[in-house]
Amino acid sequence: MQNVAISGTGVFTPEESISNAELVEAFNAFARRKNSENADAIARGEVEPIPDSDEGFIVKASGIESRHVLNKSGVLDPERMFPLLPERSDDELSVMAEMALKAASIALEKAGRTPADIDAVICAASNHERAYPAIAIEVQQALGINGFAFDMNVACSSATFGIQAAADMIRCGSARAILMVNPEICSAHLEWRDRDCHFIFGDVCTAVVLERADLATAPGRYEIVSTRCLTQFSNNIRNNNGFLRRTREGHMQDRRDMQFRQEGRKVFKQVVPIVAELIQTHLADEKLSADDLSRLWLHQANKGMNDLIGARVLGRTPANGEQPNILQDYANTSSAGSIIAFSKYSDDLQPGDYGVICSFGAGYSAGSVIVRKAA
Ligand code: CO8
Repeated sequence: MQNVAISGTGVFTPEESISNAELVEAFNAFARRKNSENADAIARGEVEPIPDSDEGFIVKASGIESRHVLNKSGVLDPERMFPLLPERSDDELSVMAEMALKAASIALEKAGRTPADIDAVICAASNHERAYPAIAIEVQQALGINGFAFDMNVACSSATFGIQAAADMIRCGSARAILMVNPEICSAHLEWRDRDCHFIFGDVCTAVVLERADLATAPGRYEIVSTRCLTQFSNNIRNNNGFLRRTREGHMQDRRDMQFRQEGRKVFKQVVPIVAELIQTHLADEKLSADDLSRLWLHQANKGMNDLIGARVLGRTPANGEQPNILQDYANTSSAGSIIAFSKYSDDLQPGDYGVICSFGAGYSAGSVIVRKAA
């Protein structure tokens, strides 16, 4: 069995971003317009008026201050409230592949690798812009990578599950090196007109190069000690969009359940203990304790959730920088969140230092990756 290293990571951050103030102004303009359209029905008590959104609430409930998006004007247009991403022909590069190539070039450079060194591509994301051919195969072709490629989806846990899939293949010898990409266009499956969740998500793409540890040479690389994944079915985060929708009555209607929806409070309460226990048992099985950890790179959904998980795992309030958050600038970017945190806050650890990359989300699903900085 081969040992596996993470030898490079990359983050593609869309240029455009939306502050909470801009978001709330657009939402409130939409709400006022909708309420005035429905004024008679509201007066008769048949329709509930849409209340205003609030910047203070957003920061307090989530820790999010801003989010990057592929298209800002469509999201902020009160008449539209949805990103404007023009359809591309079959001969053009897909949007997800385009994002993936940008993140991949950074990760490959950091790893000191070229496409010729890579044997497989995994595109792990919470939604894919088409069913097939796989986005990963498009990325493979664009980069000129030999071997094979496939897409996978475990919602917010896609990246850690992708790391486990890649690491297992490298361990067993089916690939020397694998490029895993996580293009997340959350803005296109978020309902920006829903006050309860319009502030939660942003767009980004991350990339990770994994390879046989004995072949890895990149300075600052990490060795994977082990990975652990778990799933437990829950309807509390759900998106009913799928190809069967066209077979059902009313498929032409604007159905809210065809986008992201969640019972946010339940998710918060139920997922925190699942994740804390996953990390604790994973550490114990590796004969490690929380004191051995120098850093936690957690999924970036909610600051309060991360504070609680960190406190449970470490048995104390995490010190400054011990559990870095990026969600204030990126919001929840689904599977990419923990990889952004890892990519931005892993250079300063010393050889031999341990850390955990951990994601969690819809499914429910949770993934834990214990890493050690290489000498
Ligand atoms: N402005 C002002 N007030 C608001 C707003 C708003 N925008 N939204 C809600 N309120 C009000 C509510 O109406 C409510 O009022 P009242 O008490 O009078 O009824 C009050 O604020 C409290 O509302 P909530 O109970 O909803 O608020 P919470 O404090 O629970 O915070 C959160 C809501 C932030 C959603 C929180 O519950 C949370 O973060 N939960 C965890 C969520 C999570 O981790 N989800 C993971 C999902 S991500 C995933 O798995 C990937 C899915 C695939 C990607 C999808 C891409 C789109």
